Amino acid sequence: RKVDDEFLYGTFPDGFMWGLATSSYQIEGGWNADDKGENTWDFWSHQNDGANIADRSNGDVACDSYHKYQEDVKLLKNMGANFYRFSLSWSRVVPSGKVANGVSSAGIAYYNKLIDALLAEGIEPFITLYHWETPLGIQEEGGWLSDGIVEHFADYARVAFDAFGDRVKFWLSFNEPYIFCLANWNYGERSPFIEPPVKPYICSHNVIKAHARAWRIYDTEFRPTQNGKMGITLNCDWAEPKDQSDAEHIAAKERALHFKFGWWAHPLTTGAYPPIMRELVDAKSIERESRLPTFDAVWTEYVKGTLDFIGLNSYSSYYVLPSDGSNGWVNGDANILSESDGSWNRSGIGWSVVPYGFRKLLTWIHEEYKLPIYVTENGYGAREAEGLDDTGRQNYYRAYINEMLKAIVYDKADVRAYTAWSLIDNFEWTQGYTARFGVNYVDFNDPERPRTPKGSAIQLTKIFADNGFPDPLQSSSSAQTTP
Ligand code: GBH
Repeated sequence: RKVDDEFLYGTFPDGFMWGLATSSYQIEGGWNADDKGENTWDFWSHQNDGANIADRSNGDVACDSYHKYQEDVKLLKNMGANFYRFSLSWSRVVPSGKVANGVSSAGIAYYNKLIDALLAEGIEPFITLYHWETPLGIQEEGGWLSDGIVEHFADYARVAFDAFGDRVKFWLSFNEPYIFCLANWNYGERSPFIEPPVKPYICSHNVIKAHARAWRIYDTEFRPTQNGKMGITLNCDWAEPKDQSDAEHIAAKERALHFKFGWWAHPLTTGAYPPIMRELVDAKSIERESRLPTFDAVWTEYVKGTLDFIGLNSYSSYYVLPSDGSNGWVNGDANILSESDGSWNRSGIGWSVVPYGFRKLLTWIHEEYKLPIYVTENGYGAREAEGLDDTGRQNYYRAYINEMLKAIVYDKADVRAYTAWSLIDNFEWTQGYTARFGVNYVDFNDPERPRTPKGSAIQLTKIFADNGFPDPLQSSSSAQTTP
């Protein structure tokens, strides 16, 4: 059967959830409102006369959602979203980052207003506890490279469950630990303060412990009365073997996925890093001990089985092929090289658009981990010139969402939710406002920060309402059965 190039008409399973995402630093502004504490992104975007950011901008005001959250809720309502994925700013809720020093009632009040406004419109709040902002004082003690952060994060998580968990049933500990533990020295961006020659494996070890602490706190202290779910969001693009007929290339694909996704998913499901990672990093460690730490017996049991679901952020695909390891860092440890294909379509900011890779990735994750998958981000970046008639983004969403349908219908992948990144144009980290991912346009030159739907917002509204793509030739909208 040939399914890959054909559009699949059909609808998603009953109860499938549709939503949109943002993150606190990228949209809120109010960087020093009330008693909010300073965090790494506040600090770093202000350093160096602003030159750390492409357009010398920062998130001081951003979309001003600290004041305009009701407009965001209106957009979500108009789109018929089932949920809204947003993040809490740790230093807004706990100004110093340490609960012992106090909790901000203004910060709690802000998120209470947002949560209540969402629920009044029937939209589920879906909270990420950490989307890359570390309170400055905690960073100064070493941030993710110091194990002290584990208990500070756990205390903050407890405050959040206690304050919001009566109304919030979906939680994510972390957004994309791969990016904040690794990106800075691989890509030279995105993780202020984590500088060479620090070790991504130390960061990951603390992140995994912190996730497990938060999940166990939720599970024992809050789940019995609050009844929600908690996962983590991992970023992963599909690794397509460059030569499909070469067993070495296929093995390289497996290594690529285990070193990107398994790095986190494996310990949180089994208590240990993926065997291939253990083997390769141990063999290459020049120190007496491996650069990849080991969970002792107590931590092994503690981190094992701490995912109610897996969150996935995915945007793109790349070719993978074997390397001799001399390329260094994590790809070198994995003995892989990555390439892109000149024939692939590109988004407006140059990322490869490869819809079939999304289906393959969802199916790989399903077969590997057998956990419900929530797609927590997927989207298309473009430059300002794109305007409101965002055909490239519309084509992207139609094709990617259709590949997700194929993963469910043909491959039986257990995908429960889909989240478009992003609800609104926002502060795109080191690219500032030069890259736009929103399905709603934001005018950053207007102090009112007006939001205007793009073509993609109208398109997603229809997909959400239809629960997919009902066959125009069939009178009923029930899902097409497997051919
Ligand atoms: C997410 O990270 C973040 O969670 C979010 O805050 C951010 O705004 C959003 O994405 C958009 O950037 O050049 O084709 O090889 C995404 C992590 C890392 C995914 C780089 C895509 C490169 C694609 N990304 N990767 S390509």
